Formats: sequence, structure tokens, C-alpha cells
Amino acid sequence: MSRTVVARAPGRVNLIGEHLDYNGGSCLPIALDRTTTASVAVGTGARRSDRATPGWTAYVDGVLAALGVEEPLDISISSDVPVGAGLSSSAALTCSVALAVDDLLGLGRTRDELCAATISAENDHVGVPTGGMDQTIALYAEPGTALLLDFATGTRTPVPFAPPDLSLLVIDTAVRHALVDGAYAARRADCEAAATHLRLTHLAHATAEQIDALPGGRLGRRARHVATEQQRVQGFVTALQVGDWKEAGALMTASHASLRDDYEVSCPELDLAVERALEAGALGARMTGGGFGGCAIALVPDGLLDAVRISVADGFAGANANAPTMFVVGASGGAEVLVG
Ligand code: GAF
Repeated sequence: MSRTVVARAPGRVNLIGEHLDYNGGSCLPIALDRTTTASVAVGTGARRSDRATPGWTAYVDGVLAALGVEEPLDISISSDVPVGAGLSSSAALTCSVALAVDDLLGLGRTRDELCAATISAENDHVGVPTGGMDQTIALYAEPGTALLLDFATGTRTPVPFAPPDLSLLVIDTAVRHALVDGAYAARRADCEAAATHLRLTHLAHATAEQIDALPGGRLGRRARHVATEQQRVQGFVTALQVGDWKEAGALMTASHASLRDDYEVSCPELDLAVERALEAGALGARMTGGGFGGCAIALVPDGLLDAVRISVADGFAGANANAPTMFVVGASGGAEVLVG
């Protein structure tokens, strides 16, 4: 009987540092306890063509192509990471498949190599020019810590994340996004144009003077988000280190305003979720992930969790929006082989 390898990889929320990974900046994601599980065995049929595979199967084909795997495989997938919710269901899928296939076929790839393969699957096969945040946290997360990822240096620094008497509430707006629709690529192109104009390798390293010197309009706004978000990440990490949760919350809320006004990747439902969470006493709230729908996160004193949930739900009902789903998350571990 052929061997079946089972591996799982988590979704994530990014605490702060949005749209910085492809700008040489820093971000601070945590892994969720919501995961995708891939069961992989050597198969009997011919491998499906790697062209024109629709939807999520393209991500699987992309991983196999990036790993240079030609032989037929039987792969089954199960997941409780909501799809299209900005919680990185695609990286949970690619990383679980990559890890399982590597183990099954004895490829002996390092985590760095698997990370590169999963990024290539998304960039080169599916055709979405995402950065590497989602795959990196899925493969390297440790329980109880966020990972400070610096995309200029490639370093990963664990930052303990266990806020006392506070919860991190995920608010899924039920507005589904698709990064493949071109808006994400358009933001990335704007950033590349701004960096070229400023003769910078990493737009996240632009100074306030350089941003002011950009011609006004869209490129200036995009660059201002990137440069100010980089400052906020640094402030947020310091706030976590000294236990200043009020400051951490304020930086989350400022991040949301920047994503809404300068980067223009929010949507009315995300803005409503943030507004209603703050009104009910959240220390801070922001959209998380690529945007254009998906989830917001709110840092909420435990005693106010019910009030925040009710405030958000009432706000959505009052706006005739679909009911949001809300759940509390903590920092979980990264991808692992369950059955080898
Ligand atoms: C998506 C992308 F996949 C990430 O690489 C990152 O750019 C994120 O949007 C925004 O911070 O999740």
C-alpha cells in the first residue's frame, strides 16, 4: 500500500505593516489556528495539464511545477481557513501541499526553498504578484509570537504576542476579494513607479522629504502610505515590547486610515467594522491583508468583547450589509507534517 503524507499550514492575520513586503519594508503577522490540510500519495493517473487549471487547483499545480514534480499524485485538501477573506487561504494551501509533497517524495528541500517555491507558484503560475509575507509566516510561525519580517534584509525576528486581558478579534465582513482581479497588481505598479522616481531600491525606506518631493496625486499617496506604515511597524513593535497597548491600538487605527485614504484598498464594510469596533471601546482596529474586502482585526479589552461584537453586528444590520462573522484569535504555530 502506498504511503500517504499529511501536512498542514495555517492562515494568518497581519497585525501591522500592510503592503510593505513587496516594498522592502517590514510586517508583523501571526499564524492562526485555522489551517489547511493536504493529504498526498503517489497517484496512478496522468497528471493534469498545468495550463488552464481554474481556481484554487492552479495553486496546487503551481507548487508542483515550482518543485519540478512530474509524477502523478493523489492530493486531497481540507481547510477551515475562510477563502477570499484576506486570511491567506492561498498560502495555507500552497505551503501544506509543498510540505507534504517534499516529505512524500523525499525531495529534501529546506523551508527557505519551500517558501521560494510557494511564492513562485503564486507569482509565476497563478499570476498574482504578491510579496512573501503569507508564505513566510505559514512556514515559520511559532506559537505565542508574531514574526517581524524585514523584506529588505530577509530577517525574521520573533516578537512575543500575548496581550494581557486583551483579545484580538477578527471581523470577517463577508465581502469576498480576489487579488487576481488586478487592483493588487496596480498598487504594486504604483509603488514601483514611485521607487523608480525616487531612485530607491526599497520604497519603504523613503524619507518624509522624499515623499514630499514626489509630484502630488496618486503616486504620492501610495508612497506616503508605504513610508508611514514602515514607521508605524517600528512604533508598534516598541509598544509591544514595553506593553503600551493603547499606543499599539492607536497605530493600528492609523494604519487603517492610511490604507483607506492613501493606499485606497479598504471598502465601506471594512471601514464600518473598524468604526463600530472603536466606538464600542476597541483600543485599535484595522483591515488586515490585501484589502478590497475580507477581514478587519480589533484589539479589544476582554470585558468589552461582547459590546464590540454587538456594535459591529448592529452597524452591519443598520447598513443592510451581510452579517459579519467574528472570532477571537491568538498566535499559533507554523506548517508541520502530521503524518509522515
Ligand atoms: C496579500 C499578499 F499576498 C501579501 O504578500 C501582502 O502584500 C498583503 O496582501 C498585503 O500586506 O496578502
